[in-house]
Amino acid sequence: PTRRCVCPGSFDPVTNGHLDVIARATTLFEEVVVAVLHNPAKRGTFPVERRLAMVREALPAGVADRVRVEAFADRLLVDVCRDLDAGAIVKGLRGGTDFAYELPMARMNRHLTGVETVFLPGDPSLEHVSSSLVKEVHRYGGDVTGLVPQGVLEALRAL
Ligand code: COD
Repeated sequence: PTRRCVCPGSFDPVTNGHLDVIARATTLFEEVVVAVLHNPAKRGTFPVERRLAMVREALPAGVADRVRVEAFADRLLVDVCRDLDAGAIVKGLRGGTDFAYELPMARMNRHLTGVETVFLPGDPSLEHVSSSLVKEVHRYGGDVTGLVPQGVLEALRAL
């Protein structure tokens, strides 16, 4: 059995969807490591240090003391898990498209080191929330209040 899990992602920037999954992971595991990783399919918007700061400042008290937020550039997620002695990866699923994207990665990660992936059903009220849509809606003048934490709203306005 494992005490520690990793919640990986780009977090570019963190959204209330991510924060919901992170908070729920703390009810299942003693320690949650939020790992900001590189997704080779995505071009970054915020520098990694900004992404870490936005996650850290958005974690509610009571969740924050069980969560570590760290960056692991250019590494395999499975190697991060092994170094951290984390036996599980926790990911949120918004729907079938997320599942289709995540399933081969979960299988590949298990193939590589045996690490398990735990999928949490995303909260339906946040099903439409992704970092990329939030950025697009904000860029063209739409209001993303309530979809991201306050610090992210400010960071988006400063872009
Ligand atoms: N509700 C529920 N879950 C959500 C929501 C929401 N509203 N929004 C996002 N999530 C979930 C996503 O489904 C995802 O599981 C997670 O939050 C992170 O999302 P993103 O978009 O920030 O992160 P991704 O998908 O870009 O992250 C991909 C990784 C960086 C994890 C991946 O590319 C990776 O593992 N990279 C490291 C290199 C590696 O090991 N590659 C081989 C993989 S087999």
